[in-house]
Amino acid sequence: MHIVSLAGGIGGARFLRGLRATAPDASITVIGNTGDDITLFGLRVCPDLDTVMYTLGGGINEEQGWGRTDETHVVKEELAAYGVEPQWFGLGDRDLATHVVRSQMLEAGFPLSQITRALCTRWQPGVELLPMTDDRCETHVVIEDEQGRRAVHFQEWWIRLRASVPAQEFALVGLDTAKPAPGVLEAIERADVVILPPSNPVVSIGTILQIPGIRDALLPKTVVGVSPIIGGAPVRGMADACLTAIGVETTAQAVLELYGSELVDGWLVADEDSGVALDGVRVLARPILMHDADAAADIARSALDLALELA
Ligand code: GDP
Ligand code: FO1
Ligand code: CA
Ligand code: CA
Repeated sequence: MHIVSLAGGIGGARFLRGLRATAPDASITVIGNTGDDITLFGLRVCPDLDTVMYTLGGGINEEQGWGRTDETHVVKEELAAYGVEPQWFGLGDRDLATHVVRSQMLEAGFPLSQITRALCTRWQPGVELLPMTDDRCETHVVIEDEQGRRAVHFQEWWIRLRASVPAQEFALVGLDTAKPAPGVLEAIERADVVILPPSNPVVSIGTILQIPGIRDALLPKTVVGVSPIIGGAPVRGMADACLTAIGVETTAQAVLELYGSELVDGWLVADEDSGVALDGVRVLARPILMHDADAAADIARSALDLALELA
């Protein structure tokens, strides 16, 4: 069996660990969001790809959900001592090595997809991890504050501003010339089922779906999603600020409608959202809170069983 999954960072990675556990014999291709990527201190940082790689490879900081376990921050302190900005982005020493390798390979001309494969040789995530695109395509956020109306990088809005300044819109810079990375459309083509984990529906899944060709390739497939919203609130993080920015309510119903019944065939919601309904979509109420790895595997099993039934 071949499963394709789209994924952002923490929520996506934890779900994928469950999917791998519940379907050990399946081949799984993960199409990762690279809209969060940023260049800092001359280094290319890919937070969502790294979160998936470290989580599935056993190197993640479990409490934090991103970054490396047993991390130190000597380089960050030294950069701060030079007064170098930005200081709001927490780059750990171990994590830095990943960005050094990636940046060196980019400089040598390798595409991000090949670099990600090379990094995964160390981490052995047990899935094929593909960036959505090899092209630079970064999410920027239009905000208005005392400095006027301007666009800032997604990470500045998310980390420095904690999404507290309302986003007026999101702009994917580079989208017009971005193509799916090699292997992405092929993986979708040969997928038996496609699973959308509980990832951010706007700046993770929504971003991947905007890469020309990806959404269209998914339409003929059986797609099952897990709602990232329970009882009118994100489980963690600031997905509500992202949904509000694009005029979508923070509900399991509204996220389903955002994805649409052309794309989604099945939708898993929490018990308190059992009233969610959309023509052409099978909605099931199930426990969808990933308290731990076992719970994540149970949720992945529910999603997979529903997908196999609908396929
Ligand atoms: P990020 O890149 O770190 O923001 O992670 P993702 O893009 O994967 O998205 C995290 C999303 O998943 C957020 O909108 C959360 O509300 C949602 N989420 C996180 N944990 C859970 C969970 O245990 N269950 C469900 N259903 N959603 C979750
Ligand atoms: N999130 C934070 O809240 N603060 C940080 O300083 C931070 C640094 C960071 C470094 C590497 C990395 O892979 C992820 C990092 N994250 C940090 C998480 C990341 O910004 C976001 O969770 C995602 O990009 C949003 O999906
Ligand atoms: Ca993300
Ligand atoms: Ca379909």
